[in-house]
Amino acid sequence: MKYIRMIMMMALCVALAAPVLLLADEPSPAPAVSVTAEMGADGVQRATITMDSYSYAPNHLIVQAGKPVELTLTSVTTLVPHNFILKDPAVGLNVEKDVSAGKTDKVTFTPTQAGTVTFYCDRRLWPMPSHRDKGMEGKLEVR
Ligand SMILES: [Cu+2]
Repeated sequence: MKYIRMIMMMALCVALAAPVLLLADEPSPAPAVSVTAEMGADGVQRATITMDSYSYAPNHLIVQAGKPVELTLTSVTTLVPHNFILKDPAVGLNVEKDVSAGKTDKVTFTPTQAGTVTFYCDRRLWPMPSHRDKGMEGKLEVR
């Protein structure tokens, strides 16, 4: 009887620890995937970025300066919320968008000059490292 209780306690410990271990898993560096935003007939550059735990795909997006950009942000997670932060006052970028798990949202902005800006997700489940720390970032290259 004592034995069974011990086994049940061990099973309970494993059940409780599993989600924590899953959340704590080490990030594997995402391979660089470059995409050039597609210029529409209306002069708007469009691209879709898939958000997962903990990556953006593509993680290297190329756009042209001086023309509006419309990004579709699609989350493919089932529980974890993410965001998309693209800020660089020097080039007139100030984008911040929360995307709930499994949702799709859009952001529009117009980069004013050439340069490369890092976008990232600053969400975190305290006391874990931020998603950015786990590799959730990418580069917007403005040409
Ligand atoms: Cu995130």
